[in-house]
Amino acid sequence: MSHYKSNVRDLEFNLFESLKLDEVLATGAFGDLDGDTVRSMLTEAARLAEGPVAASFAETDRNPPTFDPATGTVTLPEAFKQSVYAWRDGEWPRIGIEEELGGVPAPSMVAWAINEFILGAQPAALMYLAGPVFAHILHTLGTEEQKHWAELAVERNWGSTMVLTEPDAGSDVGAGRTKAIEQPDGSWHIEGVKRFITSGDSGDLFDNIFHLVLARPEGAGVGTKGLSLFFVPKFLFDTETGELGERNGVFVTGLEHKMGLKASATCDLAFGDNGIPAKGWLVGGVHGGIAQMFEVIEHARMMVGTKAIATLSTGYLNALEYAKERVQGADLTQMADKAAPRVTIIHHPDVRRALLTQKAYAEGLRAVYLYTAAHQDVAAAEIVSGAEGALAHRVNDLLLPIVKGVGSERAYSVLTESLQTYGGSGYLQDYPIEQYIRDAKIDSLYEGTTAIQAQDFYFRKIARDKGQALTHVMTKMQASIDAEGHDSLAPSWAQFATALGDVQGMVGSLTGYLMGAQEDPTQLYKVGLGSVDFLMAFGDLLIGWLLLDHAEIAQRALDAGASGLDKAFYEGKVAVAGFFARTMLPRLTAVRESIAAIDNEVMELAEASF
Ligand code: ST9
Ligand code: FAD
Repeated sequence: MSHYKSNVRDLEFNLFESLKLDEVLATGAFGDLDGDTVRSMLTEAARLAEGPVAASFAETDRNPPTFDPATGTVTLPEAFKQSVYAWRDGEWPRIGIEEELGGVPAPSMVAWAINEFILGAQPAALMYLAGPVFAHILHTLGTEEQKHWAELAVERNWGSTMVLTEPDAGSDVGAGRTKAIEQPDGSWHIEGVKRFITSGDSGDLFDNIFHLVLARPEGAGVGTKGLSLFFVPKFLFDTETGELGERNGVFVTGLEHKMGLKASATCDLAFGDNGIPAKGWLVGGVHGGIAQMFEVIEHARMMVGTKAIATLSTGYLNALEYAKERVQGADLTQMADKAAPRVTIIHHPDVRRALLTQKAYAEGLRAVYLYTAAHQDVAAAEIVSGAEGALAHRVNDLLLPIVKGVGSERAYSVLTESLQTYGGSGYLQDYPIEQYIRDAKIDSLYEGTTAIQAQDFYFRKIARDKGQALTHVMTKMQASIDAEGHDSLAPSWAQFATALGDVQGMVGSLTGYLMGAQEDPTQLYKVGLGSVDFLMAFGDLLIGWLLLDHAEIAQRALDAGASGLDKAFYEGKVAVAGFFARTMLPRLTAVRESIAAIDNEVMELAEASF
């Protein structure tokens, strides 16, 4: 039986009933793709993910990729490769890629909904299959010649990597020391050591791999702005036909032994270290490496958040199934009667609390990533939130740290509720949850830790944006409060209104500290001390809003006479929104108070006193 449980019904609800996908498709911006086709795509991709893609999940954890130092090659487990081939042969990595590259145009929200399946079933498989997306980015940024290489890469199914991190340059990418030396023929030689590179080598999965590498040209300035982006292939190739030539001088020198996500080979990479130069080409022929790399990072951050959320969703659905089967104890109202009939654990109030917590975050965070994806296409954003042109882009930028930062943190912590639902059995490898937890921990670390997401959210996406995207989203929230909703949901909207006021209060406090820093720079520490709490609080606000909005849709469907499975589904939507508003949103008042009371005493404490 598959470990992976998809939730096609909830995805359809988000796409069609909440995000008006039919209207988005009717704009014609995505060719002749229609709603029925999307529905069958979702069903087919979910079936594939639950079957052959998920099949190797536990096996690859127990028997992960290996590394041969003599040849510098990585070998991937056979079963894992079958999972990758199953998804690739179904052509799913081409969804959302431009047609010129052999892709299938689709709204970003559809592409990410489909990605959710593989990210829940066997997440490392999608990481190896990043080639088409990275080629798409190269096609956008590259010179005419590089555009052709991007086409060759897709045609020939090449793998790809993103290469930023070095031993002394993790969060601080600008500390990177890898050098680029220009050659008379216009190419570059890259020299240096990179660390923690996902899919740095992938055995015989691909004929070739193209690495997108940040390096510092000789004489360039310090920090991120002195970095340039280079295209560095594993094998040199005929630039017209793509036929492979000599081995290029980029080699794996080691493989990390990790807590989880073991199917994903995390590699040390050396450039130009063994007598063979590592030849690279400057992407786009221009020096603007960090901005170019952020085109890749934005996709990767979206991927990481969606991965975490997909894992929480399957964790919840597994726990739910167990809770309906496991018999233990009597109903609480019969606790005094030692002969009372035993019940399944879903009868116990605390198990119900845990299950609704999981449901709220799994479905709420799904709503968050899809709402964000809806702002990645101007045509969709206009219909979904009225954000036009550049504003759509800004809203996407604003919400990316929520998808990545809040998605990863909440998924990891709430997955412990999934494990807890199993009791001691959850601790065993007989069930998938312990692996989910180990595999999901990485999501709050790579692609920028939570602290980095929180600073990005406040400094760049709010303060530097002068609050424009934030105001747009908060105006939509206020409009929902003001709209005439269903009577039964009024108390929840009142709780949401308080929470919105609380988060506005937090913005006020943080902005006060930021302004105060003009006089006293140490006031900036206060922003640093409060930023992760603020990020998480905004995440809860967004989840609360989308869950309540969904509850209104569900209530209308119930009023219109929904029956059978639909009735149960919609009643669940209404219940979970009320639960979240009652149990989670009031906590934001305490966060507001603590952010308002931040004190720099913490920064003055001597290291010896910690
Ligand atoms: C990693 C990979 O961890 C892990 C997984 C890999 C998996 C690979 C496969 C992925 C597959 C994905 C595809 C899925 C397929 C589905 C597709 C379907 C459609 N936004 O603030 P400043 C830029 S990799 C945009 O001064 P510092 C901007 O150009 C390692 N741009 O920063 C800016 O200039 P300006 C990941 C941004 O103090 C310039 O940077 N490592 C943003 O110099 C400088 O900005 C990390 O993520 C942004 N949010 O440097 C590092 N922010 O201001 C984390 C900055 O003029 N560290 N720029 O516009 C950071 O992010 C740091 O904050 C820092 C600081 C490095 C940016
Ligand atoms: P550090 O930067 O040393 O951070 C340590 C701690 O200090 C963290 O808690 C962090 O939040 C905090 N901290 C650091 N700076 C600040 C600050 N300014 N303000 C507040 N707190 C701060 N990189 C790639 O380039 N390509 C890849 O494909 C890739 N894949 C990876 C796969 C795995 C499995 C792993 C573990 C890492 C991968 N990475 C990759 C690297 C990853 O992006 C970095 O690990 C990450 O950016 C954090 O850097 P670091 O590990 O050096 O931690």
